[in-house]
Amino acid sequence: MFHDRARIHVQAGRGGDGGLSFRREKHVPKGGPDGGDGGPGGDVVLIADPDLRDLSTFRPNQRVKAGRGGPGRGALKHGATGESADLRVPVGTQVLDDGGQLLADLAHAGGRFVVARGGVPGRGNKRFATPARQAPRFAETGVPGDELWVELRLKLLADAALVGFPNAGKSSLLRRISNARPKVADYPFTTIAPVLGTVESPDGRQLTVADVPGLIEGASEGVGLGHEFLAHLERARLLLHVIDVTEDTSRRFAAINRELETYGAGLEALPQVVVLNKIDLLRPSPFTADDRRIVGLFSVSAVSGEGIPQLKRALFDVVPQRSDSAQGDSDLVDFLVYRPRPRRERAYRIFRTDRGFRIEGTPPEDAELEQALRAAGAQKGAEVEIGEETFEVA
Ligand SMILES: Nc1nc2c(ncn2[C@@H]2O[C@H](COP(=O)(O)OP(=O)(O)OP(=O)(O)O)[C@@H](O)[C@H]2O)c(=O)[nH]1
Ligand SMILES: [Mg+2]
Repeated sequence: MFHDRARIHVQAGRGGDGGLSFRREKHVPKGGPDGGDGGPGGDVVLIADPDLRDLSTFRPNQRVKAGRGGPGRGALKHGATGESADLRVPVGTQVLDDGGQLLADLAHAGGRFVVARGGVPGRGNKRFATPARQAPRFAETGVPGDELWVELRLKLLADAALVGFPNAGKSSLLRRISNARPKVADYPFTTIAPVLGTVESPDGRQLTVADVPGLIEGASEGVGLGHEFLAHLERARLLLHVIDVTEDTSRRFAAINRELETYGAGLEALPQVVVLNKIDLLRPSPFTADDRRIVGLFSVSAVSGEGIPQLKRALFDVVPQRSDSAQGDSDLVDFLVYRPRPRRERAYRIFRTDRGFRIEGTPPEDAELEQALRAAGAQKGAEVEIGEETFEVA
């Protein structure tokens, strides 16, 4: 099975609580404040790994948590940073939030995206010492980390993609021109999951070519494997349209193009190289199609190898250059973040005192405040001060 989607819940670590501590010295009953700050909560990070093929390492609705920041302690010891949760995803993985908004596109090997940021740590009581308040008997608690559901969607990144009816010889062709070894057989739908191959030119240039399951008429209505895999063509810059010469070539060419048009998403506009395959079986009758998308026409045999070197050479000339160089050297862009999420800023902070808890700033409505207090470690009956008022946690 090829998994190109996964929905996961990510939860970054809570920031560690600030320390509430006073220096102990031999002859001094109560020294100055020396509680250190808590450590930041761990992040949940997605990393694009070129060795991964798909998203099958994720269980459905998997929950991923990063570590909590350590608490600050006496003698000004700061808490440890929470352990991050590093999740490896295949290159080409897009990250969407629950509303379907694209958050990031991990389009390059090694690209990293912090999908859930660890919570801000609490400050220790040392930080609250002032000339007027030399012994602050409170410390700040840490803030929870980001928490959200995200959808991971793999869209293969290929320079060119093969399209055509089942059995046209797409996989045979990919075996001929690239290092990939997809299965080839004399029945339709041999290829049931996308395969990527690398084509090399004699002068060392490389192109990646994707082989996706064959399309048939009615794919838009779900016939065959339907359109399920066409999303993987969305990021190709050219289509290699393979047609079996022993079939009615013009009719087949038109049928595939109708499916691309029905699917849309730009596939209908991609330039195409038409590859008439299996010329060892039948010399092709002239192929004419008045179609502005056609940028090349080749007659080949994936079995005998005839016409293959010419096709391979031409590919390097006709595949359009990547146009995203507007961002400078695109190889340096590790990932594209479409909508940087603002850090969840709280309008209030929770302090731990030696009697219980104190809220400063604008507290949220009751239910949310109660939840936040519990997360900060408040138990039933704990005393909470807000301004001049005091209440107990129910
Ligand atoms: N004679 C001849 N047979 C070919 C040629 N290319 C492919 N074939 C045969 O056609 C059949 C289908 O080839 P595949 O490469 O599996 O075709 P495909 O387009 O990948 O098919 P699906 O994965 O099912 O969509 C196999 O039996 C191949 O050996 C060719 O150039 N000449
Ligand atoms: Mg195949």
